Amino acid sequence: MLKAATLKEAAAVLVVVSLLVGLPLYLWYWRSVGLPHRYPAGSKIITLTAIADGGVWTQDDVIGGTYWWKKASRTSEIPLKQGDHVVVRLRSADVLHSFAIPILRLGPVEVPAGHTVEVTFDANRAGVLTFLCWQVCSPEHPSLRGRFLVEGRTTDTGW
Ligand SMILES: [Cu+2]
Repeated sequence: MLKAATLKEAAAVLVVVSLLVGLPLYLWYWRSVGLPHRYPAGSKIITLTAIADGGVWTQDDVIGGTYWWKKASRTSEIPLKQGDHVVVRLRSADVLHSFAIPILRLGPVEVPAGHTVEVTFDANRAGVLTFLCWQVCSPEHPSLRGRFLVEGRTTDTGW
């Protein structure tokens, strides 16, 4: 009787430990190996999260409690190489935002809180691509902007 109870306890501990270790490992694997395989080889994958407070686009992880206790760093410039196929994974940490790259006539696409929205583009020409929020989301909405800097053979400031 005692032996059966000990075995059950051991099995329960094994299940709990497997979950505690296995789930984070699976999430890490999915993010670092599984996610890039969803896109064409060589794609540049960028995750941008919009935060209304402060008007910030950030590449930091803003997940759960990090919204409250960690100040996200502003992403103002993102370097690219001419010819990059770019996948931008867009998130909102709070309210409805939107994303656009006007010079490419990309967007605006809505970025609701709690969802991940993807846009793709090819950085075919060197120069500057301004991206911004197209939705008046907060008093600091005008700060929700940044630039892709496309390094290449030719520089076209008309972008
Ligand atoms: Cu906005």
